[in-house]
Amino acid sequence: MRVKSAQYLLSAVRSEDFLDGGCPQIAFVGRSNVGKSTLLNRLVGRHSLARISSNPGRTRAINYFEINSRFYFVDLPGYGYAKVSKKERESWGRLMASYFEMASGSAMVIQLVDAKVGATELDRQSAQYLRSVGVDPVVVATKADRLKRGKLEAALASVRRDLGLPDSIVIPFEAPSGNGAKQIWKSIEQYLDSFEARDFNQGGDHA
Ligand SMILES: Nc1nc2c(ncn2[C@@H]2O[C@H](COP(=O)(O)OP(=O)(O)O)[C@@H](O)[C@H]2O)c(=O)[nH]1
Ligand SMILES: [Mg+2]
Repeated sequence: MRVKSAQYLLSAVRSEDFLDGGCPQIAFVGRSNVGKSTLLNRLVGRHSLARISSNPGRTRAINYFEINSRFYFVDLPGYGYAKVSKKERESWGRLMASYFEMASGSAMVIQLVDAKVGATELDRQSAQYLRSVGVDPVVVATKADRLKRGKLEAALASVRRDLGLPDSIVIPFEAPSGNGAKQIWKSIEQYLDSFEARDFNQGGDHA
């Protein structure tokens, strides 16, 4: 996809600020430091649209970006940062739950897992949670450039197995070269086409 426009829209910290489901949303979820902001920037070809954090765990908000006046990229707050309090973890959980309550019908979810670290317990819980709300995520294995040659296939197979998604595609991504971005865009485009076809069949408003 050619990205003609990409702009930061808003950060939501309460469900009242969420953007509604009329427009397709591509939501990125994963533990903090997994490479979400980096992937987002790479996909749109902007170096600093989403802020790459030198300070992991500090992004508490849901950040919306509007792409090509057609859909949103949604940077969900990362999980698994050790230094957050129990209270903060609970408020994170509530924010995520209300996001998916609102968006599960109109969002494609890209779940990021570190290719080298593999799926952590929190990644597994996250995949399980997504399934429970009817979301079948596309999985991206980030930082694939950090794996030794010949280790990639086995790493991807472990991610699939550990997340309990034996039939899902896991797309490897390497930020330095951008390898993998094309395949990720392909699955996003498929999603957008199906969303728009569905919307059209339901007599959606195309104004
Ligand atoms: N080698 C390598 N480093 C990456 C890759 N993606 C992200 N990083 C690094 O991982 C760190 C965390 O990235 P960031 O995008 O801020 O993670 P976020 O917390 O999930 O948004 C940064 O230092 C990035 O430069 C990748 O594909 N390869
Ligand atoms: Mg980030």
